[in-house]
Amino acid sequence: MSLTKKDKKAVKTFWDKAAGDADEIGNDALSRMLVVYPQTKTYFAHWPDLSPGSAPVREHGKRVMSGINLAVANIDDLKTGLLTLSERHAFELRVDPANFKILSHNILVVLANRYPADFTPELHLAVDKFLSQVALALAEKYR
Ligand code: HNI
Repeated sequence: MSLTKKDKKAVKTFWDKAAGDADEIGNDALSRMLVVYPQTKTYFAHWPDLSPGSAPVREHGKRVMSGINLAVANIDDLKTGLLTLSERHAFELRVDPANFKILSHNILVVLANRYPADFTPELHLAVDKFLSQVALALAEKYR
């Protein structure tokens, strides 16, 4: 489902507020993904510690959120904005794109828990749509 003008505005306004907590959000979302969907651990088997809040999880959480930042900045054309990241995941990292939906879901859960007052049904829908589009854009280079 594509993002309406209203959705985009809601995501951007919310992100202005949440971006300052990006490191924590990234850590929480990634920690959660690794615990709840342990099959995702295979991609990070080279890390010394995959437990929630470990140094590599925190470090990578920051990187993932920098990707979300990039996505918000390119919300009008996610496929172009995330092209390089899509290529990297497809050709170098070889991440099964099904996992993008899993991480997106975990980011949504973390945000909804962290900002219950902001997460009206309207914002929830807008962020859900946005993250789905991010997952799609990341999968773009897999075809
Ligand atoms: Ni992902 C590296 C962003 C989903 C596995 N990932 C990155 C980097 C960014 C990034 C940014 C660093 C790029 C670089 O090194 O050039 N990843 C994102 C975003 C999402 C996502 C925005 C989805 C919301 N990545 C996933 C998923 C997996 C994943 C779902 C696997 C389950 N990513 C990786 C791996 C690396 C990576 C593996 C390299 C990490 C490393 O240790 O070098």
